[in-house]
Amino acid sequence: MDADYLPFHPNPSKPSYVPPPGAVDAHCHVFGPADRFPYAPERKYTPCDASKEKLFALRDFLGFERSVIVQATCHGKDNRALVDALKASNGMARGVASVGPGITEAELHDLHEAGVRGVRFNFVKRLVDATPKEVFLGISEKIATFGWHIVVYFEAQDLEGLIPFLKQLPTIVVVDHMGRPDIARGVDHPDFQRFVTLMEEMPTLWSKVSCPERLSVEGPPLYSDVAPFARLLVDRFTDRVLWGTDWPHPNMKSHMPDDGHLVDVIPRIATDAAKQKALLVDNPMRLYWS
Ligand code: 0GY
Repeated sequence: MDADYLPFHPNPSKPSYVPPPGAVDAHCHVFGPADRFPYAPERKYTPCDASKEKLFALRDFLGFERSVIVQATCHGKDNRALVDALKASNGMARGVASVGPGITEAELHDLHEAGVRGVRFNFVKRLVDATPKEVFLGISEKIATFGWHIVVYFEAQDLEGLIPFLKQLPTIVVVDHMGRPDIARGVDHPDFQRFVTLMEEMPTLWSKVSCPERLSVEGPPLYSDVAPFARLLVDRFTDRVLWGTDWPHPNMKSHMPDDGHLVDVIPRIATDAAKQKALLVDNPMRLYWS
């Protein structure tokens, strides 16, 4: 583990908010264990191991039933730790993999059998070396035939340049962490409004209303400065939003969130039972389990 890497919270609190039956944590990761599933040589950080057993125990403790495990960059395109977790989940986890242009139909088939339903394209420069857009477009054509979708991770300042590319993608496109808006600028700032406009223009665009701990200036436990951004998306695009813990919170520098506090943010961003059910049950079930 890197010297400045913060491990996940050892003892999160029990949230006051009780998620509806069948709730899905639609963004979390497994790391290692490194002695079985070594981290990728090209990784930009080395985390602490975060096992599937710990993930499933946290899921139960927080009141969730299912998980969507997203391949993290520290494992590169080696999806073995992800597949191992999916296979151990008794069908209660689905996955988002990271693949290269040489992926074969047989390999995609095996990933599908294990529970993978999407691929992640990462544009965050501190996490990955750049991949040419043509490579991503080639992968997107291959995975589209499996009925998968694409998860994209980018930072707000990069959205404008990415719009033509996003519009070319042939599948549903899920944006991680609301496109990482600069919270200090407020919801009305052109950068966030650009994202809202794109969601209006692109009916295939979804957003994860996740990661207040990464975006907040105010910080824990309420992260209330992030709530207006997430609430706006939940209110306006109720059937195209997802929520996730982001456990084990790689690369947090300011603090390590208490996962119970993160769950307690949910009723502040999805303000009635119908919106909570859409966010936590109906939307992820439609995307990952139908
Ligand atoms: C996240 C965010 C981060 C890391 C990764 O794949 C990753 O390494 O996604 C980050 O550092 O912002 O979604 O976990």
